[in-house]
Amino acid sequence: MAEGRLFFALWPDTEVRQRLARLAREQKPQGGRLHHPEDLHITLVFLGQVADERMPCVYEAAQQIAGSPFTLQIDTIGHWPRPRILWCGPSTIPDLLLELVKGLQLGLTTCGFTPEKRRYKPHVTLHRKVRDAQGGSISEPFEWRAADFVLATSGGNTPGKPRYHILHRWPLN
Ligand code: 2AM
Repeated sequence: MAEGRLFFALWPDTEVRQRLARLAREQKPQGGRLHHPEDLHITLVFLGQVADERMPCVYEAAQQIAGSPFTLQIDTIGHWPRPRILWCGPSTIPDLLLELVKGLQLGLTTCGFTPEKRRYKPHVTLHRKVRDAQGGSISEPFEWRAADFVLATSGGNTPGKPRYHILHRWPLN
């Protein structure tokens, strides 16, 4: 079994990470635990625990992606009561992002994974365990240029330390 729960994600560069971290700090939800800044990301596809023998197929699915870079406009804050998260994300989803997610899901189907049935909603989780919060537009929206994607794993559970780390990165070109 590969270590931790695996997921494909967009990982921000340093500048975008700083914007996201600042935005997270500015929010004052009821309850809520801030994510470590190094953990901020947008999940593309969640895999969960992956058996070792499936890993070559997972890498192959990523390798097969013939995507192109795209830009997200991070302009919205939202609160989902059921997972109890406060998130930020784009109000408009670029077609290239949807194609990337579909391409990964298709490749992963051949590895035996079941595609997610829910509509894909790109978001960055800023706070967890939120009791209540106000959503709305971000007063200073910013751009996130996505030129690659990663396979990441959620391994660590040490307070104050990043929880996720990157296993591999693929360029979008
Ligand atoms: P979240 O940020 O909305 O919590 C690693 O845990 C990443 O995978 C997180 O971005 C998390 O989304 C996402 N994730 C965790 N469990 C998931 C699930 N069962 N289905 C879809 N995404 C999941």
